[in-house]
Amino acid sequence: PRPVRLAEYTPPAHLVDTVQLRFELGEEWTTVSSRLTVRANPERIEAGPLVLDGRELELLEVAVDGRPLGEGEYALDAESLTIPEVPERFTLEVTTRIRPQENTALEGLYKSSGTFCTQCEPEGFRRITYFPDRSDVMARYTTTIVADAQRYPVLLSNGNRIGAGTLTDGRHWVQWEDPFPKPSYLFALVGGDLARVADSYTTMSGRQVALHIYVEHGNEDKVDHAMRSLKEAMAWDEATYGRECDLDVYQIVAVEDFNMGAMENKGLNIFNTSAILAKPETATDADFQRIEAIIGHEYFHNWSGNRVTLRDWFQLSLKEGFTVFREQHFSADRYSAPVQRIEDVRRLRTAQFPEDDGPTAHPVRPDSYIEISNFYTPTVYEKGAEVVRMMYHLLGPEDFRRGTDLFFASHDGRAVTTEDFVRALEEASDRDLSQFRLWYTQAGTPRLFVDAEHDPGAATYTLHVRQEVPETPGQAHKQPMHIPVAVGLLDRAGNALPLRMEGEEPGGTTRVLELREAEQSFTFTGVGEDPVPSLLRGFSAPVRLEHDHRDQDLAFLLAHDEDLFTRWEAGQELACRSLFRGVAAYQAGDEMRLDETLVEAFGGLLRGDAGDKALVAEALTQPDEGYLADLMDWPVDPEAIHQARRFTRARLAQALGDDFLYSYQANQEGGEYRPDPGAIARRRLKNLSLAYLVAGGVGEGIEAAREQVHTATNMTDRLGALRPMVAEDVPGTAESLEAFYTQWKDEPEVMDKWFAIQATSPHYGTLAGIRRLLEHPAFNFKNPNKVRAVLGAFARGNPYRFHAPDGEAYTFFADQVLRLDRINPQMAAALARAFSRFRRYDEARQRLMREQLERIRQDPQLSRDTFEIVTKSLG
Ligand code: B3K
Ligand code: ZN
Repeated sequence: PRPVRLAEYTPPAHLVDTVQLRFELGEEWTTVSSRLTVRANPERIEAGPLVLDGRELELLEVAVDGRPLGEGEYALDAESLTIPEVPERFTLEVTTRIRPQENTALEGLYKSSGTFCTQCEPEGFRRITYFPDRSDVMARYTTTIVADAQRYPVLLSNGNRIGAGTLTDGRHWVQWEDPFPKPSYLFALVGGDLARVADSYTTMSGRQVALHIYVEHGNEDKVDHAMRSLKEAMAWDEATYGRECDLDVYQIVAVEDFNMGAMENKGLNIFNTSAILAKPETATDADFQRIEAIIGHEYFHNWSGNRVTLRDWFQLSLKEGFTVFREQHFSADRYSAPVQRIEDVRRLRTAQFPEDDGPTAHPVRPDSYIEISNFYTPTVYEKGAEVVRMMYHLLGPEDFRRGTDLFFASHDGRAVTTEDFVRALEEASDRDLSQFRLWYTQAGTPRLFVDAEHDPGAATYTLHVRQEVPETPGQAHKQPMHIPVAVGLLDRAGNALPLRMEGEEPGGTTRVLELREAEQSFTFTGVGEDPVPSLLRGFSAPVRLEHDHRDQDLAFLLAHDEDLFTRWEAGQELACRSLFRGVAAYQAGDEMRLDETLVEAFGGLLRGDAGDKALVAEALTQPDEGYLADLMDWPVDPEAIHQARRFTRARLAQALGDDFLYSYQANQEGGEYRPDPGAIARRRLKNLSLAYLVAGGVGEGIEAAREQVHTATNMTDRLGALRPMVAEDVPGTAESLEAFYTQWKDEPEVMDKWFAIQATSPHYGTLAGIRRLLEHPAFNFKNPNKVRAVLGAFARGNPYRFHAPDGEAYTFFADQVLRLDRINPQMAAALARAFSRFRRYDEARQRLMREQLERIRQDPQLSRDTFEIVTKSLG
């Protein structure tokens, strides 16, 4: 397949003003009739032939201005329909037939447990009908849906319901009209037998918006949280961005089979059930928070994505990076800002940093792709959000808001680029972001090297900072970036020093240094004693920072820094250092030892009245095996990492047993479950303490876990006990797993958790264990949530077993990728990424992984999705 390139972008030859669609949903096939008003694009000198996209469609009829075309008047191939001769303006009618029942790729129109639904982003609409399926063609849609009235009483599409009626053959119809022009990727349709939960919201200007959430019958008691979150998100976007909901009715539908979390179709969001259904008995605190974030994310897209949309798919981060930033900010406002930041950074580091450092690295604004579905990546989403966050801080909240107001006002109803966004921010702020734009075009995570120099005589303190942007595929030479580095200085008593730079007025206690050159020095004056620097406060830029802090400095920052993110960061680094000492000892066959500094620091956190329990829990959380693998010098040793981490966890638990027991008991609470920040933090600390106790083999802890798994009244506590039991396989685990299954087997979202905790356990997630899980009656290869819960969790969350030295897991996994590729190419491509950084491993593992990549590549029917990942990985 030939790559699509940004440099080859040309405006569409033809524009579509209106689209009338008629769907006849049937048990064997669905007939789609469309009527488009088309005109030549005045921006193009010559429009030429009309070329429409289409895939896996059966064409029944095509007519121009009411005249059906004969065989010779158009040309068809596997991906398009071309009509060589068309007038300036005309009406095009196309009738196609599709088979949603057989659509397991879950793109276009498909069926999920009896419900018809759609997923059109990025290129699913072309699997419904022939159309210029690109985001810069925006049209007004009217949609009529006809279906059996008994089986499909609910028929939905974008916009407002403008008509309905019954037919004599037992079918009924509903007509929808969307007043807003939109690209085809935002089209949606649903047909099924669903329950509706209704509420409403009054906007800041006093308009009433009806809010409708549709779920399968029986799930009505699991939508309260989603509904509340939606109203919170609507109010937040009004208060923070001045954005009001423009719809009369906002609809959300939950479906079981969905390739990702949710989709922001105009006025008709479609959600994965896992991103919406929650009640205390079945969902964890993390689920409650994730649901609120995703509800917010899709709602925020109504402006950042829908009202202002993308010119082409290279601009994807214009909507995704910006919307993730908006979502993170919303969550930070709802819960705790420092904890939110920690979680965002953890995600960036575990998912995006490895991508940026591997064979599929690409800029936030990519410049070529083979399959665009492969670019819904942590780089486009999470790094894209970091880029927006840096601009937010460089401009300050007021100028940033002026900039987004300008952006929305000047591009409303249009399809634009990341450049348009940056320009609006520049115009509103008088800032020059020309060098900053490199964040969109240069891939690779910059490395910062910081050296400090104290001159007691002159009372100055100088930070020498050097930056390096690593080489990435297709980008050998990099230019220095514009990097905001927030720093502070602490005196030896732990107080924040007021900062003053040479030639400047004294400022506050945090200073943002703007690095623009390959090497630069920054001097602070009036610094009498040698301070401890607090670097990259709040993680002010997505970089890898190297400095020469001693362990004591890290412990000091962990205890004293006023920036809570940096405190956490210092604790993590201390933990990582200790773990890598363990790795070295394990590899050398020496005895592993636990660092006293770490014991003291962690003990201090547990005992100290640090106030913020959520932060204490974050600080006591061990860096995961994948993150440690990313930090390790070549070759990554998954076994040594696993053993060192296990050893440290157990020994910390033993050394601090009383403190963990105390914390476990002190954070118990009765009363009704509530997903509010205080209660979430207490449960988190309680269950973290429990997990340590189980890991340390502390008798009281194991007893407590066995008890809690049965007596818990909410899923957070139930899993909080079961997860460490399964991780350590303490006596009684198998029985508890069985009892859990019996209790929850009818709740698919709960079963996903049951699968995932086994798939990530070193005891249950062995190759034999994974095979058993795939054969389990509750497993279903066609359901993406199940595939993620077993295969995704295994590859990502169980590197010790996945990378077992005999390579058998690799062969098995490649078999699954090939099997899945026939069913769902997007999911298969996502799994295939598990092999993409094979060069990070020793030669024996490299060879074994490469063999599997080559075997996959040789498959003659391989999808474009998986082909792209595999060929790029092989490089
Ligand atoms: N925009 C969708 C993602 C669509 C991905 C299609 N493969 C979800 C979101 O980011 O809100
Ligand atoms: Zn999004």
